[in-house]
Amino acid sequence: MPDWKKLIAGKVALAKKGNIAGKVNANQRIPAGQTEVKNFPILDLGILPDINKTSWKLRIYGLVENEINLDWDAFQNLPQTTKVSDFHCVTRWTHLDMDWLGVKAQDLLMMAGPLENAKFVTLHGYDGYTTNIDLVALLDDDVIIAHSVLGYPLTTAHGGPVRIVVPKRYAWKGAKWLKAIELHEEDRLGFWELRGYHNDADPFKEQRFSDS
Ligand SMILES: Nc1nc2c(c(=O)[nH]1)N[C@H]1C(S)=C(S)[C@@H](COP(=O)(O)O)O[C@H]1N2
Ligand SMILES: [Mo]
Repeated sequence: MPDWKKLIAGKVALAKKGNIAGKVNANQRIPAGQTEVKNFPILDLGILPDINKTSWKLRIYGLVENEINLDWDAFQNLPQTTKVSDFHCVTRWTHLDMDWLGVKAQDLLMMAGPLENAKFVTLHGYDGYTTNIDLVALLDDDVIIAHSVLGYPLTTAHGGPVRIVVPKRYAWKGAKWLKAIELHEEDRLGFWELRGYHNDADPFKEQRFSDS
């Protein structure tokens, strides 16, 4: 078991620290308070769920016309898209030009058919992680349920076999090891949102914490 208290306190402290001294982000693609990195750091709760392609399933449920349960083959048979986007972590690193390959969230949500009263979504990870987002944001054209990036299948550490990426939000709004997408009427705070992270999480507005 990870030391939850320590893990959470450490991450909050890191994110609250000021911008790295002396670095000016002239590039408009890098939001205020962020620094570009060329590597791809790993950030999670420290639980690596043991899921492989044969046991993996993705469920879309809640306020939908058709509940969807996809296995690996069904997922691979859906139209595949590459979406290039920038990845902004609230702990102040940004990785530009991530070429996520997978299925557009739009396509899957349209297959499920959100009911009229569906307004909010919970993204569930196989590690028990959750994060919340409004349905409209999830329907953006750049939101992708990805199985590969930078030319390779996602490693387990980075959320493989499948994670969701929401480029217009800080990276915590994208669940690694994506297990389910749940649609509901009212907003329900996710793991970090319950612990003080901002509900909207727009990197260009620096929406890091709900008290900021
Ligand atoms: N299932 C799950 N998804 C998660 C997390 C997690 O702990 N569990 N951490 C989030 C956070 S805080 C960040 S910054 C990104 C990090 O993704 P990376 O480890 O691939 O860089 O994943 C997000 N998705
Ligand atoms: Mo994060």
